[in-house]
Amino acid sequence: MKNKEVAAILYHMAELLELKGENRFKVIAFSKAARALEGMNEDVEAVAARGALESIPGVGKAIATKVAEYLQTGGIGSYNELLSSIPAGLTELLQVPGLGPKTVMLLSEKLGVSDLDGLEEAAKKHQIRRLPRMGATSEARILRSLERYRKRSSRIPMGVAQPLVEQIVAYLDGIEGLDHVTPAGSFRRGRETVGDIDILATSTRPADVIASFVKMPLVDDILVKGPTKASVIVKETIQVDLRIVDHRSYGTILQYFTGSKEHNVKLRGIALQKGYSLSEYSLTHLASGEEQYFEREDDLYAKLGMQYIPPELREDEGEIEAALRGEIPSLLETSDILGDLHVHSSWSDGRGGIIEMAAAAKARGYSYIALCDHSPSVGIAGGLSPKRLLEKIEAVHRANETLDGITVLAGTEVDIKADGSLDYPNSLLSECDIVVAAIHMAQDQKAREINGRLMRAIENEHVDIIAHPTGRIIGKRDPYDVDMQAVLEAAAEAGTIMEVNAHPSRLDLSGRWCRAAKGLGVKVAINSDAHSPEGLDVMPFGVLTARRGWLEKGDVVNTLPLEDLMGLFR
Ligand code: DGT
Ligand code: CA
Ligand code: CA
Repeated sequence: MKNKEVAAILYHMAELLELKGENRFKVIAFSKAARALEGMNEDVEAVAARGALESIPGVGKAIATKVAEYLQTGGIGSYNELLSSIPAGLTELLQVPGLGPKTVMLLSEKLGVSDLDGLEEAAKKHQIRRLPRMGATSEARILRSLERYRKRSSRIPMGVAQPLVEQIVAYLDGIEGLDHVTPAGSFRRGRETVGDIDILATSTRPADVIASFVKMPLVDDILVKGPTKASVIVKETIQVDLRIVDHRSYGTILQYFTGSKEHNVKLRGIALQKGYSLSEYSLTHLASGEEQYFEREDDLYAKLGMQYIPPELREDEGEIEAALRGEIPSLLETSDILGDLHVHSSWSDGRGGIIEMAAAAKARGYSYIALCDHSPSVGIAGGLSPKRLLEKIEAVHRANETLDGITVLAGTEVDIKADGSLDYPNSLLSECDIVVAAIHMAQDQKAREINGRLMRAIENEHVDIIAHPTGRIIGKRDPYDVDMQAVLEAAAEAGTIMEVNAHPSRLDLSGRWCRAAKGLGVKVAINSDAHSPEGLDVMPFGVLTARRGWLEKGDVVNTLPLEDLMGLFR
């Protein structure tokens, strides 16, 4: 469905028009149309096919023509003109979180700021604080925001890296003379973003493998091409390093290139204490000079007197000490997950009816799925009125009578409103099988307000789960200003479950907060927040995040059979 894609362009056009100082009504028209498209359930292409684009609220003739043009040609002429009429530096400034068209215009007109460097200079020279409606605080905020923007624009989200790695590994697997092939580096450790992609392979014919690798259709540019290694650029900006290594030291090399650097440094220290020098290729006994190679990583760890350490833990955050003591947790596996407790259906902004979502869940081996559609405050997402919610609960009950091997839970993702109250009365929440609560509006409140809202929801006896608790969108939106430690303590006290939202742009809670939750005895639910049947497939990203947070099966509620799970809910 292209609705979101088209909406994003219309939003961008609105921003660009505003930046150019265009008529206010024109700007509003574009953002209104964008919002309507974004919140629409029907596929925009289907609407266009029936010639009904102008029936979309806010879409007049002019915008309808542009949308049709986009759907037919994949581009919009007037959008391209608009883009080329504005210096690229200015449009990039708009990408910096917190900088809207008004601010960018002000900076450009009063200070001559025309790109990121100019912005940095103006902030550092304290010129921004002297502008109208600005001050030292906004100046500092802009500078921080700019630094974050620069940092994040260079890292690749796991959700982007994963399908690429899959594609590259499948391609390499097809090359003759290649044995093992494994991603290493931060990708193998399951980090939420990766700087580049590292791949290791073993082969008796390295030169042939390298030659095929650099010819991969995905490759845009070749940076290095040697006899056993190569670095290429794919998707214009993403670096992929391939190393062909020797079979007999595969384990040692894989360990080294999996990292992290901090983990490796600590491990080398341990090796030294035990009388060995550990290199990229081998372990050398210092006294005898005897060199040992390891085909398997676990043999290397065992030789150093420790348990095998799963890659997700290798961040030098206590895992080496735990492995020496024999206390590495037995981490959660994707196959432990028995159901998904937060998905949307076509009752609100999802694409997929009750039966369809249930079938998709069953096909993925689940035994239950909770349909948690939005509440009225989230109007953009088709939130259900109380009456509609009751109808949906009825429909779910009816569906369960016909379904076999899967149970649908009638739930809600109730909005935690700006004042901390919930968007449905308790009497209605008590009709639901499961209540997931989340913040959607007024996300930039101060910590005092946000904490208060979350705590009030946590303490409500009808609320089972808090969804995407920090609200961050990786690379786009910072977490709420929130004291998460305090929130987790409240959740522990109340027995409220915290979500790990498995969508790769959220991963919220993060691994770090998963570990803190576990430390406090807070249970976690890993949910896809799917808005379509295929949306269920993000679950492994959530599991990866939970593993990075040291979570075991017992820490995660949707590993429980349904009866035990229902016992947890209030
Ligand atoms: P990234 O790509 O920034 O997300 O992070 P990594 O961990 O993938 O780092 P990368 O690609 O620079 O290097 C891959 C692995 O190679 C890294 O995790 C550990 C190892 N490595 C790289 N440089 C060093 C180093 O200077 N010392 C040690 N001990 N290991 C290193
Ligand atoms: Ca890397
Ligand atoms: Ca690398």
